Amino acid sequence: MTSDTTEQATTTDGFHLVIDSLKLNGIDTIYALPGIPITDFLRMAQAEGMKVISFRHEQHAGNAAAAAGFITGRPGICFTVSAPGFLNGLTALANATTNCFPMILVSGSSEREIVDLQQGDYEEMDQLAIAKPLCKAAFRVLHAEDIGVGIARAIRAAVSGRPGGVYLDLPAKLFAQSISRQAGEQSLVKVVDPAPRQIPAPEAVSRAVELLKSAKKPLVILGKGAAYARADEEIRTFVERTGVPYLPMSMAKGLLADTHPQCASAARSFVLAEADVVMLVGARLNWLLSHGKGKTWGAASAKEPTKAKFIQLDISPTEADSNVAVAAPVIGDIGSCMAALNAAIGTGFAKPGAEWTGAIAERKDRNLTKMAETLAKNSSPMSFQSALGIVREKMRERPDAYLVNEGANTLDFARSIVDMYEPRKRLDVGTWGIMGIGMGYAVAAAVESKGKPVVAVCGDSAFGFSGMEVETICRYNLPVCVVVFNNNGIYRGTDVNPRGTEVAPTVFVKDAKYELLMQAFGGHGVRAETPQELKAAIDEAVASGRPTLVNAIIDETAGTESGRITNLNPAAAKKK
Ligand code: ADP
Ligand code: TZD
Ligand code: MG
Repeated sequence: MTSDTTEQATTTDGFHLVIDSLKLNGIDTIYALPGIPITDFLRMAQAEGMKVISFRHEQHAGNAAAAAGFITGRPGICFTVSAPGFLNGLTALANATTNCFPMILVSGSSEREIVDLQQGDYEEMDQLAIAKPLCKAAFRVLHAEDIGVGIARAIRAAVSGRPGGVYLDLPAKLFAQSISRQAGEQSLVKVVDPAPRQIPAPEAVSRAVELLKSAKKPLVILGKGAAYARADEEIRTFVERTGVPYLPMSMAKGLLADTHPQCASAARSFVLAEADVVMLVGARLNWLLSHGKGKTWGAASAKEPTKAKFIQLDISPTEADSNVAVAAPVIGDIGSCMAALNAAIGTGFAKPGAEWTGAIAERKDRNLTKMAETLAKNSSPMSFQSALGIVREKMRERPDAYLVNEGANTLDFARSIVDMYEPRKRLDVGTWGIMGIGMGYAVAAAVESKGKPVVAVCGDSAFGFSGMEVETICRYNLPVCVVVFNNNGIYRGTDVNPRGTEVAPTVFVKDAKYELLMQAFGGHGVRAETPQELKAAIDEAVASGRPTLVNAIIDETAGTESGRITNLNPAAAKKK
């Protein structure tokens, strides 16, 4: 043996300790963008059998890691370079934390001594300090022998309790540090029970059951925490045994099929205003639920809380009472909470009366009939509804496909029109209503599902935030069909600048040929002006699995300002 190979046999280094720690914990995929100091790391990770998906911008690599976390329940991993790469990834980290998705953003960082004295290193920045307020936890590892513990702490922090984003700072020097192979092996940590179950207190369970029994008009609201919890069967059992109508929040669609007889989505405004006991399951009472106040909830004025009483199942003990009083908090993981509730109610639970369920059914029927008429209209150019009718059909045919969805009108219409049939298949703008998740989430869905079809329905503005990642989709030949809802702008394509100089701030180049973007990288690009053309294009894309972009031409006058949240614009508030 030469002295070099002897050394290799007896020592290991930071690069390999990071790889070994991730692999030991069942993490086999990295979403990344290379550069100093992580380029060699990514090469080595690939050489050691890890899947490395390399992006064109860190935000999308980060979004992919976050979506991977939601889809798999294990932390998604994103690697970036220092300062600018780190900052580009930070939006995704903060968004993951807001959405309660487990991810770990790992950024290389510059020389500590120089950064701390602000002496001007290459890409100098105190990344740890910047990340801290924006994520659930942040750690830095300085010594190779601490890598195992650093990664273990990052994994636990990401997935235990309320999941979220974790930042892990790995200084450039760390990667090349070597230690003896034996010490290295001993330093690795295999995390045992990373997301421990949390059993709810028996009295909390009986309090909740008593309250539910007292209800005349009960309602269950399922949130993305319930989808994330993978307690699908316990939830179904509870809903079906109690007979309580339920509303899925957007990313909980498909936890039970949207076509389930107890699904009250098509009578949403009626049930929210009328319910007397509402059980929140992994759903926060935030802006998406009007904070439990105002007309949405049957109260007389915007600040007045609902008269309904709340049961809240959540893993976070501080979530209850965040907006209105919660009468029966049940704190634990959804699986354990639901199992305890199912045991407590047994099989003889008195289902809600026909007065309540009948009134819901009547409204549902009326609204669904109205919707069917709008979907069937063959308008030219396409309306949001006629185009989404096609997507709706596709999801019915292929319930195993993923639906990624972003935009304003494109999002709001799709959420109510496109039924979902399987859990965790709908990935969207989430708690922040953020644009730009489209291609990152689509890549993660294709990669993590090992090739299930992905249909990404994006407004033309929304698509623009991550559009360059169509190259990534082509490079890895992923079965993603991007459908750009092209209405020439943000909300609409019709705004004019009253002064007649530059164009208005919400409009884009008219008749943009988005399909050419996909063709540029060898994918399939199609223009669709009619529902028939759209159907043919999506059918072909899903059947072939070929990267496809459909430029779906939508009536530029059809959208409304901010979709369904027009009222949140300051000018609308002024008019109130
Ligand atoms: P939505 O936007 O769909 O209403 P939110 O993101 O507001 O959902 O709420 C998700 C909630 O689910 C958070 O309060 C979070 O603490 C909770 N949660 C996440 N995972 C679990 C779990 N495994 N068990 C219980 N609660 C969970
Ligand atoms: N920037 C980010 C990161 N997130 C945002 N939500 C916005 C800006 C503001 N915004 C919305 O809330 S929706 C939207 C923007 C820019 C785009 C809407 O246009 P679209 O969809 O073309 O995607 P529609 O179908 O034309 O409404
Ligand atoms: Mg648009």
